[in-house]
Amino acid sequence: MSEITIGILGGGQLGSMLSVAARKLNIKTIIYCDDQNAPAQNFCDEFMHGSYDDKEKIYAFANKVQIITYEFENIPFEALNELNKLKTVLPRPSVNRLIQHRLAEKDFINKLNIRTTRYVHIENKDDLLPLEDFLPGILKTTTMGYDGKGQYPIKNISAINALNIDFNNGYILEKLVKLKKEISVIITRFNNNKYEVYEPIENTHEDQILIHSKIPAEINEKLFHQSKEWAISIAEELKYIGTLCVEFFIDRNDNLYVNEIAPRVHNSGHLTINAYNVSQFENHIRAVCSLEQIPLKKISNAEMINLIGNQIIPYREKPKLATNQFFFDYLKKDIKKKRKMGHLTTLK
Ligand code: AIR
Repeated sequence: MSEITIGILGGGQLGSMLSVAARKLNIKTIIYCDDQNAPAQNFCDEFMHGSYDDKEKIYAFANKVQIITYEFENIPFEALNELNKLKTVLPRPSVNRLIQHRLAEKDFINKLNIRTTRYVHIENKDDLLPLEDFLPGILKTTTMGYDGKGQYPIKNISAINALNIDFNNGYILEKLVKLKKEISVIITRFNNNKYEVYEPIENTHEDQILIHSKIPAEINEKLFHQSKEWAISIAEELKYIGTLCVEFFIDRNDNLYVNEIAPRVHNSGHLTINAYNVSQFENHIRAVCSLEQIPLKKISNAEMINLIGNQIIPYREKPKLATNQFFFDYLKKDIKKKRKMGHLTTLK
């Protein structure tokens, strides 16, 4: 084992895959999570269960590690900030705070002259009434949403009256684009102008949950380059360290829009484990631990399907898979509707 122990906040599948990547690099992992059933405890070297505002426990965690990262952007900013006083937290907490807030995030992207969907800040139901021009749209909480949680599609003005939500949270209304397809670009930034960027990945969603990703994305060359350039500009402007994902929409006229930024490794990048010489997870660990940067090489085209809810069951019975197929069980105890339980990558 090397001397490095990395602390990871959050214990879902992303924490598991970060732990597996760290082990390959001889780096020890300690996961801290507020869920005592966190599946990543099956993959890390040490697991600590506690709430993110339990100062005593969280300091004990910090004392055991050299560097801290996180696998879930919804870790409270206060916890990241407190920890950053003791040990370096990467990506920096301020980056996470910016990206966690949909309004601040979109303002930031637009300032870089990068296109996003049209959006407006909403504080109460009445704010929505004059906004017919933004419909059909989607109302999203400004903070704390993922996998479609905290998102409400609004087709027309009459749908507004039927909304039964708590406006104390703060929302933005985004106008829907006439969507042709969705892609994502994953980039790992090491330092000024030092980064590794993966080729754009084409993604399909159902009920706002990712179900399928593939490389190569079927997009034209202009979109291929523009999406990578925008991801690089965003990572550079943030002075980001680690792996980041930019999610894009492409409309029917082949215009590109940034949908959102995920300040972490990303579900669409699971196929990088098998399709590249260095996965998004290994690259994240390399970047935050200041290890060597290795030029990316694609090994194969690939596709990944998410196994959601009950879809995991037949795979848990260990069917014989082809040699180009790779199954990952996140080992989540409770199978729930719409919950990501595992994935299957097929090299093409
Ligand atoms: N995650 C983080 N942001 C989006 C997603 N999908 C991953 C993280 C987190 C886990 O999903 O790894 O810990 C939470 O999954 P669940 O099924 O417990 O809600």
